[in-house]
Formats: sequence, C-alpha cells, structure tokens
Amino acid sequence: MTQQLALKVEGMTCGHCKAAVENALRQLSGVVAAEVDLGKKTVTVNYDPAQVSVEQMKEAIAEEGYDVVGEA
Ligand SMILES: [Cu+2]
Repeated sequence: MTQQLALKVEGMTCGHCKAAVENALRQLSGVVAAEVDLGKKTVTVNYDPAQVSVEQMKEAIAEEGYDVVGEA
C-alpha cells in the first residue's frame, strides 16, 4: 500500500532544483514517485510507509540544500 504526501520546500527555483529534490527522494527505497511543483513550492511523494519515513524524506531533501518547512 502506498500513501501520498505533499511537502512544502523552500529554496527550489529552477529545473535543476526540481531534479535534485526529485532524484534525492526517488533514491530512497520505498519512494515510488516524486514530483516537484515549482510554482506551489511543493513536492508530492508517493511512498510505502512501511519502508520509508517522512523524516528520511526530509533529511534527503535537506542534504540537497533545501528546507522542508512543513506538509502542504
Ligand atoms: Cu535551481
């Protein structure tokens, strides 16, 4: 069973940022899909909560240099 979650992320400005955040999330096992919306400053993630935690996703985004400011 997968769940969907949207996180608000500060600092994403261009296609490079979009790709960096999406790829960081997709590399986590348990993440099925990740899609950034630059206009809304969100990333929508489809994931298996048995395999990956929201905390791990936030850490992966932070490691790329972006701040998760909350859930959208
Ligand atoms: Cu950028």
